[in-house]
Amino acid sequence: MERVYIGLGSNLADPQEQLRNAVQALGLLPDTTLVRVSSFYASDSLLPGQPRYTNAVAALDTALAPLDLLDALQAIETDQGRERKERWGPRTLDLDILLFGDRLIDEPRLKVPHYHMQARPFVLHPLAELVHHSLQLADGRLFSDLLADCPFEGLERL
Ligand code: ROI
Repeated sequence: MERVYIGLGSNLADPQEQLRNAVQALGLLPDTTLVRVSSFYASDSLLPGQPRYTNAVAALDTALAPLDLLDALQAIETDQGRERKERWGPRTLDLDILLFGDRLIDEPRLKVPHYHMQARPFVLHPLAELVHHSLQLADGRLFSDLLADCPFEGLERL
């Protein structure tokens, strides 16, 4: 089993309910145990003209291979009505693999640690509830350094 952290986000169709349903679905994944879920946080979209997002992070222990987990997460997104129209468009549910054990993954479909982890308060602050801040990422960066460069600004803990 490897410890995996999943970023959850939604800004359509009752975002808090979307996240609750997604957490339930994560708990039903095969060969996987849901360990913990962070608080939910609301924040403005990084792109103007979109509804506010609700975000959270979940910790899982899984025996699934990374791409199998990615397939399973995309199936949950699709089940919850995600339509892949525009790349950065509003979405009912976004599930991102942030960290996968201490693996560095660089595949066309999956880069881990997740590209956009740094500087995103709605990812780092919920993750900070679940990890030791002394954590060193697979790419060598210290979690505490990422967090120090990422003020809580604009986040509303729900
Ligand atoms: N903004 C916030 N606050 N939360 C997100 O999850 C999020 N996701 C996105 C963009 C549009 C970049 N902005 C976001 O994809």
